[in-house]
Amino acid sequence: MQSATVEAVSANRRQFYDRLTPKAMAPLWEVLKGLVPEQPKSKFAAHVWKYAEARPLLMEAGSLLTAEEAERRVLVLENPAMPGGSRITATMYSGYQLIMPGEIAPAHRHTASALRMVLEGNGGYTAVAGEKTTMQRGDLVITPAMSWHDHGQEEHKPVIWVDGLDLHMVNFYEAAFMDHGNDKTQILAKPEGFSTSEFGSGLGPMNPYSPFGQTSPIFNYSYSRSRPALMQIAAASLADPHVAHALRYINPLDGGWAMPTIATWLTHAPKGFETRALRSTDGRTIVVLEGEITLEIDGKTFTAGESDVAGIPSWMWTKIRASKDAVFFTFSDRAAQEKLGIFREERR
Ligand code: 1HN
Repeated sequence: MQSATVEAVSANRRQFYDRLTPKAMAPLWEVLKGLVPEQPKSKFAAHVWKYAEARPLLMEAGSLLTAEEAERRVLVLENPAMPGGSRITATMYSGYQLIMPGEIAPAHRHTASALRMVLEGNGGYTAVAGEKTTMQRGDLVITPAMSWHDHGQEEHKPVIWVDGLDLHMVNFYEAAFMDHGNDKTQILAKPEGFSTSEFGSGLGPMNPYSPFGQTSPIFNYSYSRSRPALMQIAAASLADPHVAHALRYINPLDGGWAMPTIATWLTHAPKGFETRALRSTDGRTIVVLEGEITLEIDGKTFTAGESDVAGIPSWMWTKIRASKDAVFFTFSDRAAQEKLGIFREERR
C-alpha cells in the first residue's frame, strides 16, 4: 500500500534524524525552503507610531527617572510583530529620546553607529569625539561607531529626538563592544562647528584624512541647510514618480552614504503627490518633519503626521501620498545591503 510505504519511509527517516541530533547534525532537505525563500517574507509588521501618543508617555518617563539614571531615557519603538525585540525593522533599533532641562546623558561609546533626528527643543546638544553640536528640529546628527558621545541641554524645555541605531546588525555578527567614560561629559577639544568648517562647506583639509573611517566626518547635517537645498531642487525639477523629490545625506570624502551601514535621505512630496508602488529589500523608518503622509504598505493604509514615525519592513509594496505638503526623513539598512551586494528594489 502506498500510504504504508510513505509512513515506513518517514519513520525510517525520523529514526535517522534522531541519530543525527546528538551528533549536532541535521538534514538540510527538511529546512531548505525556509532557509532560502524564493523572496523576502518579513517577520515584521508595518506600523506608525503617533507622536501625540508617545510624547505624554515620554514626559511621564521623564518624571520617573533621570536621563543619567537611565543612561539613555528612551521609549523604544517596538515592532508590533516582535514585542521585546527592541527593533523597529529587522536590523534597526529606534526610539524617542528625552532630555529634560539641565540633564546629562553620560558619555559612552559602542560599536553600533547611531543617528538622531531632532524633533523638539532647539538647544539640546550632542558632543561627539570632543566636539559639541547644538541640535535644532530637523537636524540629522550622527555618532560614528566607537566614537564617544554624550548629550545634554541648556534649555528650559524638554529636548526630544528620534534615535536610529544599527545595533541588531552589529549584534548579528556578535561584534558589539561598549565603554563608559570616566567623566559624564567629554572634554571639548574643538570649537562648535569645526567639523562643518573642515569638511562640510565644499572644502577639505589640505592633508586629507578620515577621522571616522568609513563614516562621514560631518556629524550635524543641519536642517537649516538641507531643507532649502531640497526645496530648491524640488521647485526646479521633475519628481521621481516612485520617490518624489529626495536628496541623500552623503559622506563628502567619498560621495557614499553618510554612514557605512545606515542609509539616510530627506524627501519632499508636494500636497496631493502620490508615489507609484515600490518595494525594496531594506527595512525603512520614516520620520515626518512637515505636513502629513498616507502610506499604503502591502494593502494597509496608515497616516503619519508631524513627528510620527513609520516602519516599513523589507519587500512590502509601498505607496506614499502627501495629504499636505510634506517633508520626511528616512533611514534604512540599505547602505549595508549595498556593500554586501544584496540590495534590490522593484518599481511598478
Ligand atoms: C545609545 O547610545 C543612545 O547615545 C540611544 O543616545 C539609544 C540604544 C541602545 C544602545 C545605545 C544614545 C541607544 C544607545
